[in-house]
Amino acid sequence: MAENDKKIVFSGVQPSGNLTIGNYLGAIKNFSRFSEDYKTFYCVVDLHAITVRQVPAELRKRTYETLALYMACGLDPKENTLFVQSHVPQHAELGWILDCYTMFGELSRMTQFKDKSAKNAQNINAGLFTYPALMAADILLYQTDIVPVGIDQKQHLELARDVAARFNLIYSDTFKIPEGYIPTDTMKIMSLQEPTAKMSKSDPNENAVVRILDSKDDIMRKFKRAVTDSETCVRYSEDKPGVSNLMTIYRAFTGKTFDEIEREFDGKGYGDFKLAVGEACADGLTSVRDEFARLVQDKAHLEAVMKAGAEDAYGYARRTMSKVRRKIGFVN
Ligand code: AQP
Repeated sequence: MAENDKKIVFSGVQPSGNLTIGNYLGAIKNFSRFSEDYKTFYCVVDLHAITVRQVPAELRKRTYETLALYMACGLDPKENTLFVQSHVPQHAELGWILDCYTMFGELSRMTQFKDKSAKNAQNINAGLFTYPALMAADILLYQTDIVPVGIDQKQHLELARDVAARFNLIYSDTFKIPEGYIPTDTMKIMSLQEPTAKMSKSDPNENAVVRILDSKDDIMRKFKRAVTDSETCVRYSEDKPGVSNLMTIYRAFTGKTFDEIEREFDGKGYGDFKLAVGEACADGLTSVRDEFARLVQDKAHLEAVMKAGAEDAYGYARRTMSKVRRKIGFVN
C-alpha cells in the first residue's frame, strides 16, 4: 500500500521511570502489530513526563532507554517513526491552542489528574491539570486514525475526541477523530502489592512493580511476594484481585486461557502458581532484555533514529499546524 494511503497510528510512553510489564502488555507489545499496514508514529513523551518533577540526568537517560526499549520490543525504525516529543515543537504549540478549547470542568473530571495530584500533593502544577489537552495535541497533530493505549488512558482519549469534534464544529473539518485500540486480554495490569491499584512505573514500592528490564531473580522474588488472598485456589474472580492479576499476566505470557490456568493449578497452592507466573514472565522478556542491552550501548545510533524520526514527524505536524493556524485566524 502506498505510504499516503495508509491509516495513521500514534502512541507514546513517558520516560518517567523504568518501564513496567503494564506498559509492555498494555501498550508497547501491541505497537508492532500496526507496523506493516499502517503509518506509525511512536513517541517518547518527555513533555508529559515533566508534569511530575524529574531529575534532569535521569530524564535524559530514560529518554534514550525508552527509545531503545521501543526497538527492543520489535519496532524497527525503518518501518515506524520513532521520535522524542520535545524534538517536534508543534506538540507544545498545538497543546497550548487546545488548552483554549478544553473546558475546566472536563479536565477536573479526569481520574489520572485526581490520582496524580493525590500522589504529588507538593506539586499540583497546571501541566498536570492540562496533560490531556497536550495528549490530544499529540494525537491530533498526525491526523491519527488509531491510538493503541492501555485502558487507563481511555478517558483521555475520549477527551481528545471531544476536543477534536468541538474544534471541527467551530472551524469546519480540521482534525480526524481518532479511535482507541485497547487490548481486551491484558487491559490493566495491577500492582503486585496492592492489586486494586494500577501497576505504575513511578510507584516507589519496588515489590509492587515488575519492570521489563528486571533480572530473572528480581522478577521471581517480586512474584513470590505478590499479594494474593487467604484462599488457596487459583480462580479468576473480581473478589480475588491479586490472583486474577497474576492469572492475567500468566495468560499474556503463555497464551493459555483462564480455564486452562485454573485446571493447571487445580489442587496446587499459590506457591507453585507464583513460581510459574514468574518463570513465564522472565522467560517472555528475555529477548527484549538482551536486545535492549545491545541497543542502549549505541548512543550514536539512537540519536540518528530520533533525529530521522523527528524530521519525519515534523513534516506531518507542520501540515496540520498550518491548517489550524489558518482556521483560527493567526497571521502567517
Ligand atoms: N498497569 C498498566 N496496565 C496496562 N497498561 C498500562 N499502561 C501504563 N500502565 C499500565 C499503558 O502504558 C502506556 C504508556 O503509559 P505512560 O507512560 O504514558 O503513562 P501512564 O499510563 O501514567 O503509565 P505509568 O506507568 O502509570 O507511568 P507513571 O507512573 O509515570 O504515571 C499507556 O498506553 C498506558 O495506558
